[in-house]
Amino acid sequence: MAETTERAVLPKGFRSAEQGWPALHRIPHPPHRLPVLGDVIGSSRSTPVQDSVRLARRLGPIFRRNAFGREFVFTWGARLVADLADESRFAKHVGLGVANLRPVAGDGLFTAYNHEPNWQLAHDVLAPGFSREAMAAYHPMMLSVAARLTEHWDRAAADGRWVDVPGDMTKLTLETIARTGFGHDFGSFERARPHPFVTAMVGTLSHAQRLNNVPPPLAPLLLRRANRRNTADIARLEHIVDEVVRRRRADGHAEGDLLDRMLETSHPRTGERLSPENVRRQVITFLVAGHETTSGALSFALHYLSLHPGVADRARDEVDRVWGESPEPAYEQVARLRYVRRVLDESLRLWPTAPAYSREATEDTVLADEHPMRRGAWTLVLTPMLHRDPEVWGADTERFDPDRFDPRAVRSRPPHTYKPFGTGARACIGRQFALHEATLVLGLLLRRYDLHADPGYRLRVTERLTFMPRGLRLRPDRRRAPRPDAPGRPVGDGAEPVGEERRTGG
Ligand code: MNH
Repeated sequence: MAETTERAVLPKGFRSAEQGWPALHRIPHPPHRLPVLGDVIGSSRSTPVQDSVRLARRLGPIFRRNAFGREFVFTWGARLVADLADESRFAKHVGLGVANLRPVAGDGLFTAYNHEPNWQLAHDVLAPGFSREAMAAYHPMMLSVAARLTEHWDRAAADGRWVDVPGDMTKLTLETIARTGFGHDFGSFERARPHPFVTAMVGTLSHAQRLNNVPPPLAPLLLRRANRRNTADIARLEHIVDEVVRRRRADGHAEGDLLDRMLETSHPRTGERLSPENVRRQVITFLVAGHETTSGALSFALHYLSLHPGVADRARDEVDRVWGESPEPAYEQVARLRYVRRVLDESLRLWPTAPAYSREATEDTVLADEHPMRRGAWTLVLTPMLHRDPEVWGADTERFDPDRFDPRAVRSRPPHTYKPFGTGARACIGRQFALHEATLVLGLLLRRYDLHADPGYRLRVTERLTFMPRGLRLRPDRRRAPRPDAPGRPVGDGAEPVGEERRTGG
């Protein structure tokens, strides 16, 4: 008993790799290490993950970096990552960027330490909010939010204007999680500027990332103004969610959405409920985790669709075939878009929008029979590189090819080689939600528009713990729905003149 108690509670402070990895010398690091500063030469502060990806290509499947005396181990080789997925010896590690979010998300689901009782409690209370039945109930709400997006894109198409893809996808996904989870409307599509929730969120995510790039003892001094701004951002987020909760308490409950579960549902076995402070943490967690990464996933997918007309045509044919003439797809018709889903899978392979997760040893062990680790030692899994391991994905890993995800190809790969949603008990609870929403929206957009790329655009990826394509814009063009009895032949849908006809003056 004493043993299990001791095992359950590990120290929370930063654990440098020297303490946990007895054979650290075997793990390569970049040349030209500086005293005190560590491996800062040539490193980029605003894109730490892409920076690590560059190093990973040179240093191999496991390597280390040192920043201001703190030593980190990075892992991406498929064999090593598969071993880290063993839940009997490893668990989620709350470290680095995730730990930096503790001031805002506390013991909410994403940032909770494994030993904190509120993790299991909230997990058990909220998991039914992602069941099939719950998802089917969200589907009509997702459709109505998507209609706001297409109204906006229709106007842009009519005027021949560009659309701001990440901006619009963020409006869409924020409204979707707010509406389905919390019965709330932020009015994003009616605003010229992002909602203050989004601005504050972007601030805290960027701040959490930046904290990793300064020597910890100097952080209070160097980041005085940034810290002050961050405190204000957190206060803004708390103020906004308190208002969402206050309104729900005043208006009474809504049939089993996430907020209803947070406020009304007690644990099925223990009868315990979430405390008001914890509810606040969970609402922030779900509003943030529930939209930023899905927005990025949609944006990258649209980028690749605009660059690969062959892929877009095939995806569009599938949408036309599966959805037919029904003006709005039924819940079951979304999962049947198998090829659209592969487009999404492949986009998340190249740009997993939550690009890393950490694992710690729960006992003294040897990673992949090679690297001894003491209990509590941890490593960061670099997902973009796992998804580019040539031993798994072949030589041309940069090529965008949704067929990598056809069922036969998937079966031919070893398990644990594709991890955009993390792994094990602490993997993403919102995975089905995100996949349903993103597949639905891609289907709707493909059916309605041809997507024209900006010929001058070169993909640049912004990091704020997440990945997002910077400055991506597309020109949507209304297309006409094909008549089911004449496959491939475009006919009018009774709406305004569209496509080629309109642009040439009809
Ligand atoms: Mn999500 C955990 C990626 C969409 C809510 N999410 C994770 C993790 C990854 C992840 C990776 C594991 C992190 C870790 O091990 O430290 N999530 C994604 C991606 C998308 C996504 C790539 C979209 C695409 N996530 C969503 C949505 C929601 C959500 C949508 C909510 C509606 N995610 C969570 C929560 C957790 C999580 C909550 C923490 C789960 C837990 O620890 O129990």
